[in-house]
Amino acid sequence: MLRESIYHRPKNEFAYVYDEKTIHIRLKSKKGDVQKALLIHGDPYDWEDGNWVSDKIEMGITGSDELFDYWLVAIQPPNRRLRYGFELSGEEEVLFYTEKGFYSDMPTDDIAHYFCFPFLHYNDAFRAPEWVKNTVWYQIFPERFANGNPDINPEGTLEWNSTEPTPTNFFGGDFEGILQNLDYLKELGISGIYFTPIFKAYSNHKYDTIDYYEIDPQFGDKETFKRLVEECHNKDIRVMLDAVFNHSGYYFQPFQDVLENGADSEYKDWFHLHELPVSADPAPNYDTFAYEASMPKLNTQHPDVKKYLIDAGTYWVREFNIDGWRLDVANEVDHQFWREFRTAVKSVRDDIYILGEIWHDASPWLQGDQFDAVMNYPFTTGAISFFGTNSQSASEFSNVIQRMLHMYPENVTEVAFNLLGSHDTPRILNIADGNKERVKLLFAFQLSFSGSPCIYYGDEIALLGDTDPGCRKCMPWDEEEEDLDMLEHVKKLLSLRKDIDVFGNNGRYAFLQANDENGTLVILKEFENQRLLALFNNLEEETTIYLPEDFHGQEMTDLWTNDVLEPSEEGIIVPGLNFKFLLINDN
Ligand code: ARE
Repeated sequence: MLRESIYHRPKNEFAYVYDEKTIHIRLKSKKGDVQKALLIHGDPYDWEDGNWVSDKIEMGITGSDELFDYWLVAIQPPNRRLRYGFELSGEEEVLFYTEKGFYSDMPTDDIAHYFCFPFLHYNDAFRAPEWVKNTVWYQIFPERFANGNPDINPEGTLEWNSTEPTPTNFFGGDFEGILQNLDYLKELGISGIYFTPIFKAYSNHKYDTIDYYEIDPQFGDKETFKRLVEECHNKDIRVMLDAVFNHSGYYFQPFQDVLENGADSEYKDWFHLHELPVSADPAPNYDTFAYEASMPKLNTQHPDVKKYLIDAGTYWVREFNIDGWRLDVANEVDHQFWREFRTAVKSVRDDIYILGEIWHDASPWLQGDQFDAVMNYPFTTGAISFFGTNSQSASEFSNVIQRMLHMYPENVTEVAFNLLGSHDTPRILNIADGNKERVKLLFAFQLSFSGSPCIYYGDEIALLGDTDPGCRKCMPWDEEEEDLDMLEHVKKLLSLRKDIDVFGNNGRYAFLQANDENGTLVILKEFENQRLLALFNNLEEETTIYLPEDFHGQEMTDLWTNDVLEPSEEGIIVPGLNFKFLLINDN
């Protein structure tokens, strides 16, 4: 066995509290190297005649990528105390792997050898709000969804959808427009809306906040927003707002005060100033988001800044009963701020959802003390590079997804915010070079995957749009510009996700086949007494997928056509760029 590839270390994605009684223990080893893995486990205080009393339980493989097999066992220690090690069987040898290294015989005299999970406190568990597991999100860029009240149009508002979006033009999207189209969203089948910023700001995107306590007048007023939240809740649609705490806007009053009063300003420590007087020309002499002079970075370590922002965070929860916060540029704000933010908003409502915008591995923010999830862009790029652009082979895609599924504890993965695109990325139809069959495959994969999927407004009707600002076109609202076939496709997937437990965010997800020759995948989903086979053909040509023998003769229902079939060694024909969801009729 390749000892160098065998790895375990407690209290992260390799050992964590899963629920009130359960600890998950994971191990990774070189793919195909370990034939059998046993967890040696026991209570650290159980000894007999000088020997530690332990037992063994077999681990299972929950996935593999190109390098590793990932092993898991769920264990419920009766006294919630746990010491443990591993017995690993390879082709030629059996090894005992403990905190002190590898042994050919299991050491029983000294507990110090063994890994330690001292005590199972549910308080230590990563816990996201239960409701998020069954939420399907829909992202709205308020300026571009619908103009319901032209009386509050900002100066220079253009006729709706009359031209391409630019970084500075306005089309008058507002809350009334959203209210008028809530039934459309309800019929689509979504159950949560993520709004990009709605607070008073200068730009059309509102990420340059002027006032964290005021609604931007182009969207409406607090009364209208309160009505919007109530109407959403009446339709069982959750509401998540966008908190821009990494930076403010240039016209944020404290920053204006610093510009005016310099060293005498009471707010001069609210920002990261390099020198005084503060100036944006020729380049900002203060920290900003990226190199944006219009976005001075806030000093979130300063107690007054913390209080101001955290009070804003609790205000919109307490006064408007919003359900979640999406945190802008979350990775550039200090961890301590987020810990205090979480404590404060969860004290107002303990089931508030906290979603960080982090595009990379976000483990440090997903320990249970800061975020409930992050925008899972590794999912985005993985799905798009296979189904969207066919720039990865089936096996490479399988490896990417399985590695991603083992990046975090399972209770983190269960609430991952799985998006195909956003207001920061080109639209999926653009990425797929106009190929709508590829977009349908993307939706089929996303909406039958674990986590909480998010649909970016307009993707469900096959809107085109290049990267920012192109991806922020007005929602067309006239059927000539909407692809109603795509809309029905998404609706059907969402109804399958809602009606069939194993189709949605439940149970285990295993890649049975990833065939590079014909670009096909066979995925098995299992949940309680349900089993579902998802077959994907990622190439243009029709192909035959041959199921593993133990599925031959099993009666299945094709969830798309409702046909009943019994696959045999003849295989199953899957048209080009298409899929099949086969629910196995086990009972
Ligand atoms: C404007 C222009 C853009 C230009 C940008 C450069 O419109 O064309 O690229 O300036 O700074 C908001 C507006 C944008 C505006 C921006 C600055 O929505 O239209 O862009 O303000 O004025 C990184 C950050 C991530 C950030 C993106 C944009 O990590 O947090 O960059 N996303 C949030 C919001 C944005 C918002 C801001 C931040 C600022 O979602 O909408 O922009 O509040 C890789 C990296 C990521 C990187 C990503 C995108 O994947 O891993 O870290 O995200 O590319 O660049």
